[in-house]
Amino acid sequence: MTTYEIAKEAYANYGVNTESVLEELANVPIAVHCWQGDDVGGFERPDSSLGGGGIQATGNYPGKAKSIGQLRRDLEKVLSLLPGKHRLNLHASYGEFGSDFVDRDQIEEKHFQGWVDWARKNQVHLDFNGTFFSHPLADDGFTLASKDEQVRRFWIEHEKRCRRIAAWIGRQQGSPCILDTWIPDGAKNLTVDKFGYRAILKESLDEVFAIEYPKSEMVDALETKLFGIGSEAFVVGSHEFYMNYAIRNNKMLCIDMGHFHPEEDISDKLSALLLFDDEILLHISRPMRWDSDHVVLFNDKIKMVAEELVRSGKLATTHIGMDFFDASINRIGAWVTGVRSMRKALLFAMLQPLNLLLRYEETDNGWAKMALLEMQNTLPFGYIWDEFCRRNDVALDAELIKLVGDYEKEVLGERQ
Ligand code: RNT
Ligand code: ZN
Repeated sequence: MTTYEIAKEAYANYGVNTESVLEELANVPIAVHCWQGDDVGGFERPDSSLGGGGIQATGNYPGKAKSIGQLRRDLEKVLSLLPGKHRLNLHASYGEFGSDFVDRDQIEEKHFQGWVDWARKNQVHLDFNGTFFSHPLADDGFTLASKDEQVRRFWIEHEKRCRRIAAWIGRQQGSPCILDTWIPDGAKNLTVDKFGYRAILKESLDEVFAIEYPKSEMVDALETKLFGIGSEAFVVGSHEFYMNYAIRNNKMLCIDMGHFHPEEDISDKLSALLLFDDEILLHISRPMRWDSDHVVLFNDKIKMVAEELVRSGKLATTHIGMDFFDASINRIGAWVTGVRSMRKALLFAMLQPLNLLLRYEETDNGWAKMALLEMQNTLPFGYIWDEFCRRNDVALDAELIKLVGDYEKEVLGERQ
């Protein structure tokens, strides 16, 4: 008997069919974010680096991608180590702008043609993000909610262009491109006119969304947040703001796991949101004490999110995107571990004996439910995961350290 056969039988005892789970899991797309490879720098100028705007990558581990060519090479390596289907989540600041500086209100479809071609070659679909940070016109902390009309117009133009580019991408790839909008707008210190700023943001969004695109081409997502570095006292695009905006305007919410109080249970929000929203975008992250964007690990929080998606039957209408960036360790390894952890969590959730658990719950057998949930933790899950990797022609966990290490020596080493 192989290890997989042993595990298959163990799960079958609880009515779980591992064969159909393995098949289903391979088809759940996870969007890999481009920004783990270069610490959210982007390639707008030869010396692009993150600054201002409430997000921060810390660490200085050697090997960071310094060009789009290097980033693509790294991504290809990462994709080769990830089992299952993936998308690539691109930020507007990662366009190919040539030797001229192209400001955010000037970006066009042609700057992303190379990515569309690359995506086709690598059999991934693209998602897109406006870049509202790391820019002089974001330095005072406000973009779409700015009281400075010139600043506001600049960012409205950026967002309009991002939507047009997303629709263009979606048309070419035959799969809707999800455009996530996260703006850093907010203030470090006590803010008096919160109502005013939020009214401005609403007005900006209304103007931007007045232009409609077919859902088959692009879908808008709005990313909520509680606080950020430099926006401790006030965030314009709060959870309540976007929740209301989204439901009234038929937009999708983006729930980032790092954008809540660390004690909040993100998984608990899903059933409440998904009852009223058809679709949702998730940014899978690991906030350690704050919105720190640590590499995602196969931990309880991630399992609970995945479990909720499976239990609610809403996995198919949920878009899963990764959002973490750690510059203190091998970036390829960080990517691989983070994305694989999410896939593991989905597998773990799909393997839960849902029918049995439900029966216990509905017959008021609370202890049996608890005991079964507890037992799940010690079933031979690792053997099923290994089998999933094998069937998808991807390295097992045990081989990763060597493979990532070799790439570090051969490719990343040259970059110093
Ligand atoms: C920032 C948001 C946002 C970014 C990316 C790079 O707090 O989480 O999603 O991480 O746009
Ligand atoms: Zn995010």
